[in-house]
Amino acid sequence: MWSSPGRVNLIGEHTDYNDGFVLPLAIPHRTAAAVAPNGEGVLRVTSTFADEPVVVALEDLPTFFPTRRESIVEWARYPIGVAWALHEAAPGAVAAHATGLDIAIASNVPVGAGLSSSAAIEGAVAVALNDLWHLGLDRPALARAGRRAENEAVGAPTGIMDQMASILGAADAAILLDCRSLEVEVVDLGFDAAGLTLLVIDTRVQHSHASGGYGERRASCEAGAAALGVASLRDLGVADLARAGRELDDVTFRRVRHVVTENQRVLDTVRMLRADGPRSIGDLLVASHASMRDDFEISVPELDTAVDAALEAGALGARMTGGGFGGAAIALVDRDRVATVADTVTTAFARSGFAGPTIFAVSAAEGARRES
Ligand code: GAF
Repeated sequence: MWSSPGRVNLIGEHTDYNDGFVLPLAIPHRTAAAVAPNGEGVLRVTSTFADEPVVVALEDLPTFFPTRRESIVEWARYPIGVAWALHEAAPGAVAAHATGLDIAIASNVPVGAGLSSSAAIEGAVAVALNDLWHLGLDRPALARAGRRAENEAVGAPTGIMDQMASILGAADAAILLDCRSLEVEVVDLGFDAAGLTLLVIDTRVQHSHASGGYGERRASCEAGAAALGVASLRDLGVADLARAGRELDDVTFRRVRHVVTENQRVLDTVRMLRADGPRSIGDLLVASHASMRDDFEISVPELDTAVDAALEAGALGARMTGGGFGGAAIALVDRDRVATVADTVTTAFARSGFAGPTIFAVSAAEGARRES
């Protein structure tokens, strides 16, 4: 039995595929994969998401993605996509050691809530197959395989943050990830010692990154980088924004401004956490949300309501987390104000006619691991 967690991102949104910085933490909600050899030369995958198992012959594995993706039912593209991506990463090792496996998946990571339920599946399957097939891949390589599954097996053009957070998460800490080098620094959060609780407000507005807005934002970032003559937006600093404003159309400029200022906010958050502790980062979270709402335009009314109501009730900071267009917000709250914040947000949702949010506290949890 292996498992891997969901994540929230403390700050650094839509920066990962721009080679920038992110600061996510793994959460206690996990996906488990129970995996056993079946001696049949097939992968047989079952899940609490589905009634029927999906069976593919190992010898056919290289042929499915990306071209024959449609021949596999959607939920199974994640685990089978990981097996395929591991084969792509280490074909010799897979050929030498791959045995048929029965894989059973169960999860308590909310689906469609922006908490990376997909990365949790990918992480659990990747560490299991790495062990059972004796692949010897390191954790960043497993995260890259998870991302390939997401991009090419599922068809969502995401970056690598979620897989890195799920696989490398650390208890009581966030990870500062440089998405260009994949270097990771563990950053202590100290929320508990400071009397703070990190709340997740799941708006229950479902989103998907395999269609629509996510890919459009990514294309705008690439267009902005090309127009400004840099390999990626990571190569621009705040001082370059004046030139960007002169050379880009208004929409592309605002997309670029979000990414450039968000990278700076990630670095500022890490500096302030280390220098002044977690009570000092609230304004950076709020500025991040405003940038996503106004410049990147990926928020929705439910997320704005969650953030505004949490702040009105005394949260130190709040922002939407993840890719946007639905999903969850986070709020950093004094422990003794948790009930007030939750009530205020719930009341604000009811007043706006939104379905009731699901609100819960998270602490930073360990990444992928073998359970038994
Ligand atoms: C989603 C993606 F999967 C990540 O790669 C990242 O881009 C995030 O949206 C936005 O920061 O979770």
